[in-house]
Amino acid sequence: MDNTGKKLLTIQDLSCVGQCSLTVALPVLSAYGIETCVLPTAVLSNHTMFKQWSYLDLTPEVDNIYANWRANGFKFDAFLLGYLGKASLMALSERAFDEFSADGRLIVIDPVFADNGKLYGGFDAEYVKGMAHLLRRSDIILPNLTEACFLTGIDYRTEYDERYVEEVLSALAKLTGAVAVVTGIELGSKIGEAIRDGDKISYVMGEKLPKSSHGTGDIFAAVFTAEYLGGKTLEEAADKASVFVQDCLRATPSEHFYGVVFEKILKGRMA
Ligand code: PXL
Repeated sequence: MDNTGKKLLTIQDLSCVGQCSLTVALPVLSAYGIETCVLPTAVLSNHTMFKQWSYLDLTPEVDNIYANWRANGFKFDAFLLGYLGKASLMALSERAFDEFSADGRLIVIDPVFADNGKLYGGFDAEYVKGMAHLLRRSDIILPNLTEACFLTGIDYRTEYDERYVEEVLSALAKLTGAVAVVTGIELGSKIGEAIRDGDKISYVMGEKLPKSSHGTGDIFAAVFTAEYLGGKTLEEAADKASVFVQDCLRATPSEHFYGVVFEKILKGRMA
């Protein structure tokens, strides 16, 4: 199957500098031949891992955008949601699903609000509750382990076994009914994804690199979605996305602290 002719709407922020969210999703999805439309949730000078940033919330503009999309009759075959930033964007995302879905559309949501056991700056329990509600609308969710724990109320642990992971997966299944692809699962010397699709549980594990970086979750989500839309299985899509992220991490010099050089890897894949 190929992606030509598929129209996807990605809803996430535009961080002008920082190799994350829209500046990653747009080039990656386009390189896969997917017509990628965007709903920027906010415009930031740069992402929030730098020492300071500006933030323009675009919520007030969304009604106007939707009115014009409605008049033009736009429909999307797929939705990919990332960093929304404000709870108001959750209800607006639901409206996009209701009004602009083509038949058989796919909804993929990466909840993007926490990592390493902690909420990102600016998020609170109310936001997590709203996200848990929004995830009920999705076909596939892509939380990392920290987000999965916040969403389900299970204690976040750094040392665990498959039993713990599967407890998290079944709690997510009860919460959303969606396929869950939980990222950042560390078992022994490996790191990867735990996937629950109905009653089937599978693991896609790869090499654990001695570094991590900002924006890799957004790259994972874009590659995973493109591969899955192109006809790969959940496991194949997760594997392609993990390998892509690992290649990005390996290619990134240590002084490049705020993201990964995904452009280099994308260029290599397209050659
Ligand atoms: O990569 C996730 C992300 C996206 N957008 C913004 C962020 C973050 C993570 O912190 O700050 C603005």
